[in-house]
Amino acid sequence: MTYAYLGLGSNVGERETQLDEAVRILNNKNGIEVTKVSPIYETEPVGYVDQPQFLNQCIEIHTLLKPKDLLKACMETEQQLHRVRDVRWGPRTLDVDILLYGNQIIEKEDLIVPHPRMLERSFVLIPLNDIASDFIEPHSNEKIGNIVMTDDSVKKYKD
Ligand code: PH2
Ligand code: MG
Ligand code: MG
Repeated sequence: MTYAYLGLGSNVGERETQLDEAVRILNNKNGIEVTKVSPIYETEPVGYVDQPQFLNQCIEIHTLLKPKDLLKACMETEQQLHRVRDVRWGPRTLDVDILLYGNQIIEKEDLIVPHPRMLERSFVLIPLNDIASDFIEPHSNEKIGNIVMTDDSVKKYKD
């Protein structure tokens, strides 16, 4: 049994409904129990900026799944919400990223954990800090609470 943290994002369609639906689908999977959900934030797009604003949220899960099976569960959830992959970092109905898997460092071709860009991304760290401020990020060996930044482009949308 491992604690893991997932980052959810949506900027196409019924964004809030899709995040809620993602939490429900993940919680219904064998070997996944959702144990905490962060508030939802409305955030400016990062990377590819010419796209609608995102809603972002982080969740804590307790899981029996190995990292690869958890990745599969995340991708199935994206598919169920009709995600179409075209532009990298482009608009999506649902993105589910594995941020942290216990204190493990995983560097496989198709799965890198901790998420390689999470430490630069306030739309990840701000909601993650709401539910995991004491969790230690294994590369920096710092608590999330010590690496989170403030950012006015990440606005509380729903508690
Ligand atoms: N996801 C991306 C690229 N840019 N920007 C925001 N604000 N939120 C996201 O979830 C996001 C992004 C790629 O996954
Ligand atoms: Mg992502
Ligand atoms: Mg993703």
